[in-house]
Amino acid sequence: MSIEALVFDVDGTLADTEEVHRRAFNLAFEELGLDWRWERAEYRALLAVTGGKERLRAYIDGLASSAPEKKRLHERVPELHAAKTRHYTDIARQGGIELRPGVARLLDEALGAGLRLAIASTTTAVNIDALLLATLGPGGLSMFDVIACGDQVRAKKPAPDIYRLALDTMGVPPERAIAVEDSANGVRSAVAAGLWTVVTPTFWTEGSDFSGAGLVLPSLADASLGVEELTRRATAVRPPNAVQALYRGA
Ligand code: XBP
Ligand code: MG
Repeated sequence: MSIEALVFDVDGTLADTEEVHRRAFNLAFEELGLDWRWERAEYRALLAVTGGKERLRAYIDGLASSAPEKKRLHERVPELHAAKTRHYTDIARQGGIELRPGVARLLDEALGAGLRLAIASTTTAVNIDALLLATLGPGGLSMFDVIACGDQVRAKKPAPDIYRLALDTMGVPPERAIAVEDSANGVRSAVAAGLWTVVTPTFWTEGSDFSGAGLVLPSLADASLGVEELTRRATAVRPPNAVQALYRGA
């Protein structure tokens, strides 16, 4: 059983983006006249909720405001998130975000070894496009056979839907793919979809419960843990029938 594809999460995995997301949220709050400000500690806790719109709704629900005020704020979420996305993509396009160590090397190595690349992310397509173009150049998007992201699935991570969408679109079974993630929600999503998963935590996710992950690394910088070694580890520990049973909910 060989590995045919690497499926990458985006935020925290390809690049350590959450500080920029946090800044973009605060710029949107200021632009739209809200006296909210998410400091690092609060944002780290809010990251338990995947999806920027869902995160805003969870924050509003936790406010001490009246029901009518909360309803009014919920109605502003689309406008708020659009403003936040505009600030985020502006920063990304201006080169404000770099790929994490070892990411570009692993992407090139995988393509050179004939593997396919895909993305399975909770963020929006416009954020991913801005990040990939700014960090990988004009050919960045075409490196990936599939970019599964954002609202393409109803149930976001930790649900397996986004990984299943990426695999189904590629026609690759989970036992022939490796996921690369940064967060507990991401690991739960990838593992539930049947993928052997590598985790590279950041400040925003370190110390989380990565149960089910195949390997936890500080980053992808260690070239000795390249495509060949990751493939060897993935195929050494997953008897095909066990993975298939997991994937098909048996
Ligand atoms: C991480 C997320 C996203 C980002 C914010 O996505 O949960 O919501 O925090 O981006 P990933 P949006 O699956 O790539 O780790 O505001 O566009 O949701
Ligand atoms: Mg992530």
